[in-house]
Amino acid sequence: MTILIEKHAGYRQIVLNRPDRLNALNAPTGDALLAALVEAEADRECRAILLTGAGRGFCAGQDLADVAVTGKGPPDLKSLLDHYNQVIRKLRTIAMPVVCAVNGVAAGAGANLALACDIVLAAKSASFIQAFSRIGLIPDCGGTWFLPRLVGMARARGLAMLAEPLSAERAQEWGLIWQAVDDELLMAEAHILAARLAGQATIGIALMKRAFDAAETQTLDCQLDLERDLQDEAGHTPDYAEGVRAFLEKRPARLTGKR
Ligand code: T3D
Repeated sequence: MTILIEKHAGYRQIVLNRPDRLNALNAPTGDALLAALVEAEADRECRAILLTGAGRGFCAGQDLADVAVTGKGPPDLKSLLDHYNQVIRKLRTIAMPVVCAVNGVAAGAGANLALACDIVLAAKSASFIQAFSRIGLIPDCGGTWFLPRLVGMARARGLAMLAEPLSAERAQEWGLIWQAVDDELLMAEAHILAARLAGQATIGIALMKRAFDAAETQTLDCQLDLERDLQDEAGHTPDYAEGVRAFLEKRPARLTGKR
């Protein structure tokens, strides 16, 4: 099984599971990951996702043994990336928060897979490597989009062109990720975060994701209109009514994520 799925109360943990290859991606792994996300989205009880890797790495990007040029000619990178792009799009649009626990090295497409998630925690021993330039490629899986937005163009270009490992602590300092965590605490912290997010206003968080992604290309004027419309939608959820009621009654809100 290239992907393992564990169901927890309110959320699912999805584990990339090719540890002998540092969870490098191939087409079946990409397909299984996409299927796991689609299945989680269809589960009404699932209100958050936790993505991580098995073994000592998070994900070493494309499985290079799989695309090695053979006598049959060059690999079809277009159709390969069509597979992975579906995963990236799904991570961005899935109507629930996605936590990524980067348990070890995240290289190439593996680094950008992590950056597509909503909140990224990383073990202090982990590193992020835009390894593409080492093999003559450009950052894909959204790398050229995520990097300048997260760390600015100067650092994005340096990371992409030099392909040097960026430590988890430096990644936090640069704003690439949410938090670097002591290795032995990573998974406990990630589960706490996923469970906490699963107890929040799921629809509100999904609408927030839409607003943030739209903000990347919109003018303030358009964004104000979008916020008005999405806020109206959020304001019609039972969680909004419960949140306000709980505040006035000075008690914790019981948010259900229901429509
Ligand atoms: O087709 C396309 O290429 C299009 C899509 C491109 C998207 C991309 O992701 S391009 C970038 C691909 N990834 C890389 O270039 C990273 C390659 N890996 C590395 O540079 C290093 O493995 C790491 C820096 C990530 C980790 O180094 P280290 O020293 O901790 O581990 P290692 O010994 O290199 O790797 C451990 C094993 O995993 C090893 O196998 P072995 O010798 O024990 O049998 C190694 O071959 C395997 N492995 C690591 N990365 C990959 C891989 N096997 C296949 N593909 C990999 N990407």
